[in-house]
Amino acid sequence: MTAMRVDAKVVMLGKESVGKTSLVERYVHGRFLVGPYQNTIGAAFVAKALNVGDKVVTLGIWDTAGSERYEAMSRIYYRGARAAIVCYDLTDSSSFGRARFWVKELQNCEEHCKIYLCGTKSDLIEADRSVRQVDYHDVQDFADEIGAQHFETSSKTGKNVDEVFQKVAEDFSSCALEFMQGGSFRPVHCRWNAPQHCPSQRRRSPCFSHAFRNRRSLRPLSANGCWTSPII
Ligand SMILES: Nc1nc2c(ncn2[C@@H]2O[C@H](COP(=O)(O)OP(=O)(O)O)[C@@H](O)[C@H]2O)c(=O)[nH]1
Ligand SMILES: [Mg+2]
Repeated sequence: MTAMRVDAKVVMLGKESVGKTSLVERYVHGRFLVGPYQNTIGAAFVAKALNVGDKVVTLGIWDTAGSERYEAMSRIYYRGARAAIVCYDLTDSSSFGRARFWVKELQNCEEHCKIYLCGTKSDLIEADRSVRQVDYHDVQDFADEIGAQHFETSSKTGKNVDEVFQKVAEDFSSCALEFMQGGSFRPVHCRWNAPQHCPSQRRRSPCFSHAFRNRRSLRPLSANGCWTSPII
């Protein structure tokens, strides 16, 4: 087995049984197993390379266990992540409450991690609209508020699954590209649309995107939230 160099760490978060493992299985192996997977214990890791333009980006995906029993462990796995796919089950409103919990965690502890909200099991909604418990527009409003991307997926049919990971890789890649072009500048993620939303404005730890926003040495690079700051 050859080791893969991972470019971006991605973490799957969300309540138990929302379909995190199924999403990863569908994306990485193109399959869907009916019936519950053996509960993920701690976390499972898988790497997958994908093309973004003429570049190859390798995502290292950590599939965490969603149960509260493993909550402290999940924290270990999102540390340093560039992206978090926060999953909720479209047919289970409580799972969206849990997704909000993870968003708050990330906002407080991992401010440079981009968030992707993922409503799972959309095939069930398509089969019977009455089973939907989480409104699309409510989630979209929340996504806008926190500066996140929002998808509805089905691991059963494959709908939107590739799109989520492709978007993660594209966002990562566009920051990496700015880094290459920026010479002694390095890219820094901040997914907050407005500085007043950025938690680091209220804390001493610097989020370069906003803390240094008004400095001459910093220039905004793109609309997707990537900025540069001098290497320190
Ligand atoms: N119909 C349907 N069932 C799904 C989907 N994704 C997951 N499931 C089912 O939901 C259950 C929990 O899935 P799993 O991936 O183990 O959830 P996890 O605990 O979040 O990793 C399993 O029975 C899956 O077959 C989906 O997209 N559609
Ligand atoms: Mg699992």
